[in-house]
Amino acid sequence: MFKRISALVLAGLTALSVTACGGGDGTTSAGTGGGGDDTITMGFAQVGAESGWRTANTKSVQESAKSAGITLKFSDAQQKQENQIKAIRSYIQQKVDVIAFSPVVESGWDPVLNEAKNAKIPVILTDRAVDSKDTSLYKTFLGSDFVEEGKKAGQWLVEEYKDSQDTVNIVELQGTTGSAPANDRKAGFQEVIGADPKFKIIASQTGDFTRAKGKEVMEAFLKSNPDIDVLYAHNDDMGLGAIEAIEGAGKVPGKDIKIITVDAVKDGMQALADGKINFIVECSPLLGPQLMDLAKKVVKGEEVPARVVTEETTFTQEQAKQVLSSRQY
Ligand code: GZL
Repeated sequence: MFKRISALVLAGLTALSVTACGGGDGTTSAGTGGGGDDTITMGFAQVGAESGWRTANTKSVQESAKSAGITLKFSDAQQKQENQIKAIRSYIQQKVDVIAFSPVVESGWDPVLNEAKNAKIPVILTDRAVDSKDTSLYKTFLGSDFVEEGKKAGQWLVEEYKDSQDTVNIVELQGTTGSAPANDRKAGFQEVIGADPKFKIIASQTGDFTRAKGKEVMEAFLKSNPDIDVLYAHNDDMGLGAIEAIEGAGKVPGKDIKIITVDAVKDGMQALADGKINFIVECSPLLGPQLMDLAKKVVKGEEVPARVVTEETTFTQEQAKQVLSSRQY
């Protein structure tokens, strides 16, 4: 089902009073940004370059900043939280006008986000969420609904096996441990397949969203589980690594072992069109334009929604063949 839900802009749960950006007390932003009096300077702390999705996300942020006339300070944390925290601290010292980042994991952000708040520099979460109880620590969260993505993966599997009474043995390649997409894609998938006891997750382990780790873990799964029916990988890159392992074990990916992944990056869509993957849930990395719009509003002290959910859809093998040539990433 080619389902497209419109971009949901959920009104902020707490009415954000229109204050000078970051201050909340009516003061103006302390961020001079160093970009001249009216140019906005954004400090962006990226997760890393672990996957095709991340590379496309970085490109979207960098290109959108340029076309929005926003000066971008950019850092790559190589998937380490301490590096992201260091980068945020350096942006605070540089007095940027706004900070945006994709938290590599959900926990451990309150101290540095309080430092940004005390410096009166507004923060925008993009792509991934934090589990801070204090939602005043950031102005908005722009990104996908990962629980919904997991549910869509589960719904396809339930439909695929609706006429079978046999046990369906599933192995799961989880994303980065502690990250919002890993936690939520697991929860959404489990919520849907958990309704039918024939679906059994016989092994589940992190592949850290990378192709190399996905291959390594899938090799181990294959060695200890001779009768795997389905692989659910939390992103295309781990699924593509797993395909190498499955072929190395003399099995046919997409046939002997059905594969569901998330993202819909070009290489994933190619494997889907080639029949090596069976279903992909899209997770768009093209967050740059919306991020820059939100940044301009936040710096001006305008109210923004507490949550902005990006557009998402799903792809079957047939649909992949139709859209492959027009994919942007
Ligand atoms: C999801 C994003 C995830 C992608 C992976 O929004 O955080 O991180 O699904 C990427 O490919 O590594």
